[in-house]
Amino acid sequence: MRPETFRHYWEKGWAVEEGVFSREEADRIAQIALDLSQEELSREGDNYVVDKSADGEIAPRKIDTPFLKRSEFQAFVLDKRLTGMLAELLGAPPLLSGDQIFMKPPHFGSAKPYHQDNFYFQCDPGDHVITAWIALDDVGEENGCLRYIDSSHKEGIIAHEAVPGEPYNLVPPPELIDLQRESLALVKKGGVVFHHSEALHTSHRNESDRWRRGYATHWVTADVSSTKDTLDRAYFRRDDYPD
Ligand SMILES: O=C(O)CCC(=O)C(=O)O
Repeated sequence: MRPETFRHYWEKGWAVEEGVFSREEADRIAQIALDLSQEELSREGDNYVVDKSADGEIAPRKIDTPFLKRSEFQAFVLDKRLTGMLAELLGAPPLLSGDQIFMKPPHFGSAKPYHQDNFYFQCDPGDHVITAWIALDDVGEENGCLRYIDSSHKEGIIAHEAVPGEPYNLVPPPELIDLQRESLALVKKGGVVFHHSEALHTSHRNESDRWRRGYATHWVTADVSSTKDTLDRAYFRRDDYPD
């Protein structure tokens, strides 16, 4: 990892490392994700993994637990190029606790409001919990890049409340989000955005005619515990988790 990435991560709570995977590797995983999400959509229909356009058209919003669904995803996220960088950032071996692929389809990929992952996870210590978000498409402002409040990971967890009509989205009160400190995490496909569990982050709608797929992987170190059931089904606790 570039020293600049390491410094940026600890200073701002997030950082981009380009070219961790090749564009071809990202394309292959993006295609598998697309095929799987179409399968899930036809099986499960209009449920919570779905995004809806203004005129009622539906498209996949996310894939839950992809790691458990395709061996190609397992090999991809446990690749040493990624886990080596995570070990550098965490100062200890990274253990995969969970994952999801955010699909954000062209034109109606919905916004993800501001939140801190560790409000949901309730893990301690928060410094040992990190997300590696792997870009499966070129990601810019127009197709819904991640956005961060710089250095918000240094300010502790703030209370989140349910968004009316979106029970799966909990958000802090808007007055506690200092948009003057907002930065955009632009990244090319195959690059990775790392963020600290207490970094405030969001993404806007995909306004473009291109996909914006991001493979979010969540990692902890062995000393992390949670006051919730976050780690009960963590992948690294499974008998079949690779050594
Ligand atoms: O992909 C997105 O738009 C949201 C991702 C996110 O919130 C996360 O990875 O923690």
